[in-house]
Amino acid sequence: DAFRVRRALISVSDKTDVIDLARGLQALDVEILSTGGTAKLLAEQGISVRDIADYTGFPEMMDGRVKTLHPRVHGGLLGRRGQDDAVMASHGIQPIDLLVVNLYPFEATVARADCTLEEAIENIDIGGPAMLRAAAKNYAGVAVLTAPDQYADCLQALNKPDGLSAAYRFDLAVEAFNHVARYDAAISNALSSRSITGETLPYPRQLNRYWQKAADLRYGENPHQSAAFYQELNPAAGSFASFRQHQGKALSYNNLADADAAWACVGAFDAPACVIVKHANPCGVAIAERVLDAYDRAYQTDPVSVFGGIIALNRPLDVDTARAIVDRQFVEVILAPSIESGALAVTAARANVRVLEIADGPQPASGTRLQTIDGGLLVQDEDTTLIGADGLRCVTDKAVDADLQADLEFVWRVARYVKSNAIVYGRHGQTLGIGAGQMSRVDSARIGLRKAEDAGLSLQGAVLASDAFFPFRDGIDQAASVGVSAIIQPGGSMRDDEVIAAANEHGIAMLFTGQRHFRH
Ligand code: 93A
Repeated sequence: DAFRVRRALISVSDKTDVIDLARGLQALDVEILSTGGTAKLLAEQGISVRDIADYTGFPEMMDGRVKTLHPRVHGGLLGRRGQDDAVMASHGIQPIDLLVVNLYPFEATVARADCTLEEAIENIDIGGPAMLRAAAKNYAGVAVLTAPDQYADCLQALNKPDGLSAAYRFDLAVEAFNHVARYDAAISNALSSRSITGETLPYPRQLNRYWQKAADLRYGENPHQSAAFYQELNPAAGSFASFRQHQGKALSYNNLADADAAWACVGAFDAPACVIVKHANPCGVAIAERVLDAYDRAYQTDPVSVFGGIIALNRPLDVDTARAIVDRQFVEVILAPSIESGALAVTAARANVRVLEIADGPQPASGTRLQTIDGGLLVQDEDTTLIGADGLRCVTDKAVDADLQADLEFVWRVARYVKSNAIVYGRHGQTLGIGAGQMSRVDSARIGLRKAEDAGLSLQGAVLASDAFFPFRDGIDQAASVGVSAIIQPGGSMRDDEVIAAANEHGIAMLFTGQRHFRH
């Protein structure tokens, strides 16, 4: 038999679209039960509703703390159709076939800076989750709606001869359990982040997070690993996960990881910038007056590694840049804050290339970063604070003029997005060589040198950034030997004196940032 709805209970805090839903139900001769505020709203609209108090025989009491917590409600939701009919009838319990509930706005309440503990507590919904769990458990006999965007589909299905299928009710039940789980997680996070007197802990005693599956991936980092991509519930505008894909093959696991790295790095620059990433590291970064030139200069750093790279721009992808990219190289992903329509016509010729638009971005990543370890989780703030010009300290005889300072700040910004140990050579807003991810800083320095050499780029007069301090003078001697004119690094080594003396000997200028940027 088709699943039909004869009686519905509607109790919603977020009243969006509830009037339309109730009208639709009324047109289907559904009896509507409802709680205080919801019942009042529907009645005002001329919809006939039966107050829940009338049905339970109990008034809503304790300022609404107890309104639906009653066996006639829960029996009507939980009773097994066919099996429990007699016991229901003997207790005057009527089956409730459709439950429409969304919960007290706990998250919005605790998000307010001035929210007191009492307000938070009062916004913990008890009756709503109890009903949602009951209805979801009994999806065999009950359909349950938890969000306004489900209403139209449900009404449409109810108006068809087949009614609400078991598969549809099951999906709704799963969503209801997820709704309750998110709600409880929000309560747990908020309350376990504070003491009764209002002190807050930076991280809750238990960390609950939830992501929704955005896609099953063909495979993980390697083809024998299975994988999926999950998104935050509402990814912040401009964040990588808020991307919209215009064209190209499905994104792979490595595409997503590398594109995220590229987007974070390109977000570090105000001027038009281009970042090309391979295997989680930038292999070329440049700024220029036009994004086309930024791309061209980023490409020059390492024309070998850019093959199959991920290219991120912090300005719209225009026609010329799109053409320059697809004519010159094999590219996996292009990302930009917007894509000019003419540019899409150009990339269309390379149908596999994934073109992603991330509106309102890039912005420096904010919030917390999570990293799983076997059986555990590491949580930290994003590395967003970048030392300003006033925090830089020149420690050498040779001073730093404005041009040199701009060069140094550029390579320092790039170094932050290169895996440790990071060494970045550059000049005039262009990377000349990048050494990444080595166990020894000297090796990273050598790799960067070799990259510049291979690309035919001279390091004469170039600047160098190191993501952490030089422990010995050898790094400075090596930099001097290839013509480096200035260095930016955190400082703080036991042998800083020796390192500074080496710079002075070579006539190199050196800035200390006092801040290190490891990245693993
Ligand atoms: O305070 S409660 O936990 N006690 C209840 O018995 C109860 N039943 C439903 N809150 C309860 N609700 C919630 O009231 C619903 O989850 C919904 O969010 C809200 C709707 O109230 P009103 O219809 O008065 O606006």
